Amino acid sequence: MHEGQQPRDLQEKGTRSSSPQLRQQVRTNIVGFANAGVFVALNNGNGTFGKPRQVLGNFGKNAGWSSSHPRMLADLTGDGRADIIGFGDGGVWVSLNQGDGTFREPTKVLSFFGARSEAGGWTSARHIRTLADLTGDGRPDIVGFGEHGVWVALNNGDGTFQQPVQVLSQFGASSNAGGWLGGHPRMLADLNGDGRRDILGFANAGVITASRS
Ligand SMILES: [Ca+2]
Ligand SMILES: [Ca+2]
Repeated sequence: MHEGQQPRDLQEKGTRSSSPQLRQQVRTNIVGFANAGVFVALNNGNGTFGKPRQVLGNFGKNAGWSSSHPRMLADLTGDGRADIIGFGDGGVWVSLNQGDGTFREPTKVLSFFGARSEAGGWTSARHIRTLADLTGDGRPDIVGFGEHGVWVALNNGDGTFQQPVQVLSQFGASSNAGGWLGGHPRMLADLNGDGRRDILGFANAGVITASRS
C-alpha cells in the first residue's frame, strides 16, 4: 500500500442514462492519494476491484501534498461523476472526471483556503475545509471554518467557484470567533426542514447551531 493512501468513494450518485458505460459508473470505485499521485481501482461489480492504476501524477506527496492539504471527491459538475478537489498551499485545485475513471489535469480555481499566508493560512490543525451544497443546485459549494469564522465559495456549476465571502464570525479558531479547534467538530445539515444546510457545532459547552436568517 502507498503511504497516505485514503480510499474514498469515487462514485456515489446514480444515473438514469441508458449508456452502458454510465450504468457501470454507478458502482463505487476506490480512489487513493499516494506519493506519486492518484490511483483508481474500478469496481468489478461483484465485491472485488480491479488492479489499481495511476490516473494522475498530482495531488500526491511527490507533488508537495501532505496531511495539511485536504483532498476529497465530490461531483462538482452535476454529471454524476465524482471529481477531485484539493486544498493546497496556494489555494484550491480541481481535477474533473472525464467519465471513465480518468481525470483532467488539475487547475487552480481559487487562491484562498490554502496553507500559505497569502492564501488565507489555512491549516488542518486549526481549520476545517469541507463541501456542502448550500444553494440546492446539486453542486457542492466550499465551506471553510477558518480563523475568524465561516467562509463560503459558491460553485458556479462547472467546478469553478465564486470568490469566497465570510458569512459568519463564529465557529472560528480565534477566541473572538469562539475558539473552535480540532476538538470541536462542525458540520452542515438541514436542521429545520427548509431544504438548506444549516451549521451545527460541538463546542465546549454543548451543541450550537446556526440557520439561515
Ligand atoms: Ca462530475
Ligand atoms: Ca451549490
